[in-house]
Amino acid sequence: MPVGSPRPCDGGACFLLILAAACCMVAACSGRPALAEDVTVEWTIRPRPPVAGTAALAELTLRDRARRPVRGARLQVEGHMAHPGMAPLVATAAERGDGVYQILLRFTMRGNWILLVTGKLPDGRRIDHRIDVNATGPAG
Ligand SMILES: [Cu+2]
Repeated sequence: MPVGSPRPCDGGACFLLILAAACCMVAACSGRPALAEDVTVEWTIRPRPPVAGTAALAELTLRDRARRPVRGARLQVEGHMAHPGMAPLVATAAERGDGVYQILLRFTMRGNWILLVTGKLPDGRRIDHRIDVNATGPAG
């Protein structure tokens, strides 16, 4: 091949592409359990809005496509703020029956929080849900 001719794919780049494609396929097909896409997550929080520094109780209700309660899920919540330098909130949900799960949260700062709800259903499928919540409270 003459020097300087266009090379559609150089060896290293090709290898990386193949590697990336393989990783994607593993993630989609066999690496991770399937997402429970038919399960909806509804939530409430008390007080609403929650107050930073004070306990708040979040309640998640899981239902399947037929609106039946989804029982036996193991759920965790991780709370993050958009700006760096803050420790995330981590909490585990307690099942209260009929597809209702409660989580006690104590927001450490007022402002916008992203709650990432993750977990597993008894059938092995994943729950992955994001909740945006705004905490009020004193400035500072
Ligand atoms: Cu913050």
